[in-house]
Parts: sequence; C-alpha cells; structure tokens
Amino acid sequence: MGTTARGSAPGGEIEEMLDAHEQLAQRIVDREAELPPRSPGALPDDLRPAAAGRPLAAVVEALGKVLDRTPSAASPRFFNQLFGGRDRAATLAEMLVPLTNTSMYTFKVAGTQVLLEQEVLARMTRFAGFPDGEGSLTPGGSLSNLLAMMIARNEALEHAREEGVGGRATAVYTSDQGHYSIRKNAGILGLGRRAVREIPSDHRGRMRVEALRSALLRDRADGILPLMINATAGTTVLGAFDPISEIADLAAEQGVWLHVDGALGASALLSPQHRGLLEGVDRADSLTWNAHKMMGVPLSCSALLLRRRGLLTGHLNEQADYLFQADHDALNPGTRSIQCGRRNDALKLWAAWMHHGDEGYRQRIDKLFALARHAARRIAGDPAFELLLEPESINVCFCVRGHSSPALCRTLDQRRVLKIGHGMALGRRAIRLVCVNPDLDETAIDAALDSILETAASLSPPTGGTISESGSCGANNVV
Ligand code: ABU
Repeated sequence: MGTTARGSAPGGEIEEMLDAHEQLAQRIVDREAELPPRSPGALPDDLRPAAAGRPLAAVVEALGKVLDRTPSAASPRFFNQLFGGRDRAATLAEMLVPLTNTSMYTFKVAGTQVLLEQEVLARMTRFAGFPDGEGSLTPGGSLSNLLAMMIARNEALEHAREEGVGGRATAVYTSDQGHYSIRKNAGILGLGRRAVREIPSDHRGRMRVEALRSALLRDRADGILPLMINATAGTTVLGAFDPISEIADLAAEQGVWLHVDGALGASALLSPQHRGLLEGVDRADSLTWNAHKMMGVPLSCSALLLRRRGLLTGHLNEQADYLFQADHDALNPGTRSIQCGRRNDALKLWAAWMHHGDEGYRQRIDKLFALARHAARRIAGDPAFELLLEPESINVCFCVRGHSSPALCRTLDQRRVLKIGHGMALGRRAIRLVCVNPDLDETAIDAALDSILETAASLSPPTGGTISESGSCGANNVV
C-alpha cells in the first residue's frame, strides 16, 4: 500500500488528463442547448491519426472540435431516440469505468464490481417476477434478444449447441411492430430470417393473439418446429405493449419459449401505476430490459433476464483455464456471458439505483408517461396536428396535417431546430416524439411542438412529394 508501481503514469500527466476531462465535459454541457452544425462528409485532416503522434494537448484540442460537432442526447432539442437526458449518478460512475479498466469476467479482475452486477441483476429479476431467475448484462437490446433466442433454440433443439440446427425447419413469432433484431438474430443463429413470422398487430399496434395461434398451428401442421414467441413490451415506434398474459397462455399451451422484448417498456415494472402493461411477464421464460432507455443510464446497459437459473451456464460455459483460475464460477460471470472481455455496465446502473432508489425510479417512470400524455393532449387539441393514437407509454406518434413527416423531420434537423424521427405505424408514416428525458417539463414539450409547427409553416407550399399509399397524415396525405 502507498507505493507507486514503476511504470505508472507520472502524476502530472494524470492531472493533465483530469483537467482536460473537466474542461471538455463542461464544454459539452455549455453547448448542448443548441444543436451542433451538421457536418457530414470527409473528416478534416487535423482529425486524422498520422504516422507521428501528437502531444496530449493536441488531442484535447481535437477532442473539443469533435465534441462541438456531436449532438448531445441530453439536449432539450433531442427527441430522436428511445434514450435521452443525463442521469448524474450514472454518468459520474460511467466516467470512472475506464480508470480501472475492469473486465467483468472474473472476481479476481473485477473485484466488488461483480457483486454490484449481481445485485442489480437480482433486483431486476425480482421486478420481473423471476424469484429464482438469473441475468446477464449485454451490449444492447439486440444482443439480449440474441441471447434469449440462442437459449430458446438450444432448449427446443437439444443437439443444437454441439451439432448445429442441422437443417431443421423452425419458426419464431413476433408482431409486425417487433424490433428488427428478431429477424437479424434469426439470420445470425442459423435459423434463417425467413423463419420469422410477423404476426399482424391490431389498431393499437398490439400483436393479434388469434393470428399468432393460427400461425403456430399452421407451422406445426407443416412439420415446422416453433422455437420462440417474442412479445414486445414497448414497440419501437408506437411504444405499444403486446398482451403478454394471453400470449403466455398460448405459449404454455403449445410448449413454446416465451420471450418478452421489454428493451423499451420493461422499466414500467418500476411503477405500480404502469406495471400492469406487462401483466403476465412473470410467466415468460426471458425478458430483455434496457436500463439505457427509461432508466436513463448511459448507453449501453441492457439485461437479459431468465426465469430459470442455470440456463446461462448451461448454454454459454466454456473451459478457459488461463482465465477462470480463482474463485467459484458463481463469482466468475465470464462463465455465463456472451462476451469474453466485457466492459463494466453494472457500475452506472448500480450508482443510479443507489441514488434514486425504487421510489425515485417510480417517480421517474410516472413522469415520463405523464409527459407523453401531456404531449398527446396538446397535439389532439390543435387542428394543425393529427394524433395517430393515444400513447400507451412514452412515444407520441403524430403528423402535421398536409406535411410529409420525413421531409419535416429532415428540415428540423437541417435547421438545427430539433432532432426528431419518424416511423411507420398503423399504415401511416408519423413523427415520433419520445418523452424519455425527465429533465424536460411540459413547457419544454410545448416548445418542441411549437417549433415543429413554426417550421412546417415556413415550408410553403408544404413539403410534399407524391401521394403515397403508405401516406403521412391529413387531407393532403403526402410523403
Ligand atoms: N433499438 C432501439 C431502436 C432505436 C430507436 O428507435 O430509438
């Protein structure tokens, strides 16, 4: 203790690094109220590594230039994605992660961080209603879904882990509003993208259970093995919740793995007011839950939770005696993860949960839902807008009458007014306002909506194009 190992960086360089970090962090915060200039195209020469290195001060200067051109998801003008805002406790913890440069495979290397990870995963499994469950943090919702699909595949095809799928025709079911990772993962896992059945959704964007039943029975009759049903809790565009309880009944009756993709919506489990949206999730076999969405933890922080303990070891464990040398496997998460070297995503989630507690998180989730309801009321009350439907969670989908949603979003971006996107839902192409930043209030939401109308009004004649079947909104139905 107390001695400085030979070869560690001299104190002056550490101070220079920390000072620069503070200055650059402040620069981000000072500028994020406005969106940066859009500067696609070639990287300037002074931002390219060269044969000769540069002093740290030059790198700091280059970093400043990069940051000046980078949008911040904490900006009050950012509504583009299913994440946004800045959680102070989580961000503070995240900024410390590279200083220890922990890899989360063994207790020997990661120390107490392993226990923190186990603690947050246990907390999530309890909220999911998996008292004997387990979990793993992954690099994102797509990877959590991949892990769930791999386990579902191996459980249904007992030789798959050792021998592969072997040409067996299989099927995976998700709604037509489900996330694209289900298709992508089917390709990755050797099932083939065509194995994915996109089940029609209803007028609220929820999977039609009778259509699911028909598809399942049809496949069985054709000798195709149903591997997994994916119910979505919080669809990407509408934020809709599939009827998990009804789907769980069908999955149990048919003996099919039920996965819930709650990347967006599982955080509603933290709110007694909204957790009913996931009723039946405790009967699912697996659940994806992204803490980097409604829980506000910096990207990325996703969990795959399993109702039965032991599946992760059973489907992921490998011998590696150069790595797993100390401690029981229970303390070595590398025996249960999809990655080998694995960054520490637990510390930021643990810090946020320490700071907010369950009660703070309840308030946060309730606030986000309330902001979305406010936006929907405001949109429904203004004839210039058309609300697609009442939001079920935090995504508010709407159009500006007579305007193309893609063209309007493009103009809002080019003029640095708002970062906001659009999506197809219920046969329409709508603007999607994601109310995921709890630092915003109703006034900020109103300001964003006002700026959309002002920008639309400045586009005269409307940003039309051709009339399209997939259409946008209103009488002029232009795209
Ligand atoms: N995987 C999340 C989808 C990205 C987004 O719509 O924000």
